[in-house]
Amino acid sequence: MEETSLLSEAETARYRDQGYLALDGICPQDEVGYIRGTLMDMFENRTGYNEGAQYDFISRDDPSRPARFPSLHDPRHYAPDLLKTTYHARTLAMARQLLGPDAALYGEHALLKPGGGGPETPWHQDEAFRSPDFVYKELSIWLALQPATLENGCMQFIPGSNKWDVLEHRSPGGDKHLHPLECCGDFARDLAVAEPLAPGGCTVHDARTLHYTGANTSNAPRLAYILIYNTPPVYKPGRREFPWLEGRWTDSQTRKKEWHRRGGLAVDLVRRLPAIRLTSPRWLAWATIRAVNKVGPR
Ligand SMILES: O=C(O)CCC(=O)C(=O)O
Repeated sequence: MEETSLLSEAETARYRDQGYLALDGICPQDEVGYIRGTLMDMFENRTGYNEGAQYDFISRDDPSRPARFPSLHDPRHYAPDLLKTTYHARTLAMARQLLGPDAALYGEHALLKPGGGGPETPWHQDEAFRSPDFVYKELSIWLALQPATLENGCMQFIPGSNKWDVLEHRSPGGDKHLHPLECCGDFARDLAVAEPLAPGGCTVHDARTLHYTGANTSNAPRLAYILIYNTPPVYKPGRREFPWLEGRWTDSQTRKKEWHRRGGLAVDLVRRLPAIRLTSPRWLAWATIRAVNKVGPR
């Protein structure tokens, strides 16, 4: 099958209707081993910790003890070969099928949920993390790097929630230092559908689709590698408000800001150069407004 049409018409129709897909065998097994090994090394070495890229997903960061839920943003900045994989080419092709030809990689995220009770990831919609002043076309592709099961925290979705607005969210326990947001809107959690996967399988979900992963009650860690694709968001200010974003400030943001001040800003800009879409006025407007909003008082 052509890399440009990885998904059948039935799959794209199901994605539009349900807001997610579960797919087998998208990542070749040798690449599963390579991606897994690369990410595990980075977690072991705390790669990116001082730059704010690695952090505890569920608790405040405390460098004197292991993270409860280690998490790493944009591992390609430390291992650029992650983007030279067949897996990356396939996911880009899928994203373009579902979002349109101007879809491109927005970010990556690796999440290592430890065995023996690694914490749950609360119900949320990814768009709740974004600025409310834009219209988004965005999806995430969640790759299983070992079997993903109900026991170790596979993805669970509310079918059709992609057609809803963004529901109300909050910081867990009201602690705005924490990374996750949890949806506190009204929806039937018992409609959740769990999607176990074999290694190399992935789920694809829309930025509005409600999703969750349970605690890892197995005795082995659960590692997932998430690629986020979008088209350049469209600026539509004043349409809605996301009060749960106000005053949010994580320990990793503090480390990133300090790193930028120490000279890391130039490094960060160089790393991001390949993602710049100079020919897209919409992308340039989005990037400029985001950059201006990030220059805050902290
Ligand atoms: O793997 C997890 O625990 C959560 C992943 C997630 O929320 C996402 O991919 O958007």
